[in-house]
Amino acid sequence: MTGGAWLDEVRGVVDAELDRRLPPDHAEPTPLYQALRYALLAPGKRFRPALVMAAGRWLGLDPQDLLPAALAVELIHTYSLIHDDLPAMDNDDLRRGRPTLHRALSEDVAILAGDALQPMAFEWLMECRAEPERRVEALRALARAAGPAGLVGGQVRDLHPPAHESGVSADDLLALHRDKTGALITAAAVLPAVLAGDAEAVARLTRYGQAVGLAFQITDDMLDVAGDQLLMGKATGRDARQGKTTFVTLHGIEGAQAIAQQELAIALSQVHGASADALHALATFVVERDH
Ligand code: GRG
Repeated sequence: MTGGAWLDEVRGVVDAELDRRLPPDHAEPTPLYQALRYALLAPGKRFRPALVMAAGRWLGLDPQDLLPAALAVELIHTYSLIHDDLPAMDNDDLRRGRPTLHRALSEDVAILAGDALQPMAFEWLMECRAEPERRVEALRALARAAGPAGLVGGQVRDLHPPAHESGVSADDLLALHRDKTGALITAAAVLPAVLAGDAEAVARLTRYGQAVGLAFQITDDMLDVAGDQLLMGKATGRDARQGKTTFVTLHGIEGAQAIAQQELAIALSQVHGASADALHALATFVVERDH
């Protein structure tokens, strides 16, 4: 199996379920539901839901029981993209090949749609079939990944880098991406093991997710330099224009590529057996992707 094939399979299920669950465009209040459908049904890779389902496959769990967790992670991710694109943050015009939400609708609605996605994620996550205490643990894991020690903290590190005279260091950059990109990717990989109450799998999937998250970000930095804007569905070359420190500015393209390969090897070494095929394929996709 290739990572692309697994992503296609999960995307079909996730998109259909999102479409089924979301109220129609004409539901009241209409700007909110138009915004939620616009943002959530846009053509994203669904990489994080694919990780949830791949980890579930490794553990032999029923995909139907995990689908709410896969959707919950995508809701948090989508909110973070909407808010990141706002004028107060990255001020972007293009996302997933379409105008960003605040450009297509309005800034207030984009902020509120992002706000709405967060409680929706936790509400949907609670629909996973698992022991109540495990569902609470899963909720805690997703909240931690989305909060100050994860996504939000990472975004603040990015927008307000530490003011060393020597600039952003390699350690600063690792901490930033561990939180901004890595925490949610790690949560996606780990949630099925949390729901199953399998401590050894939690440890292995944590290490797997951290390595995949780092490799994902390094590839993102390389694609910002060398990627195709059409394939990416968003502006490229922004890091250089903004004078940002990235894995490419610190290590060069070849150095960044070598670190991504090391992380891939770490990820692959964490999970074994025939049912780890989708986890292996996704980790490999991350370092080979062109979008
Ligand atoms: C607003 C709290 C808050 C956080 C924003 C998402 C984000 C954090 C910033 C966007 C900029 C960026 C490069 C983030 C790193 C993570 C990343 C590469 C996100 C894009 O994820 P993909 O490639 O996107 O999975 P699709 O559209 O395919 O879902």
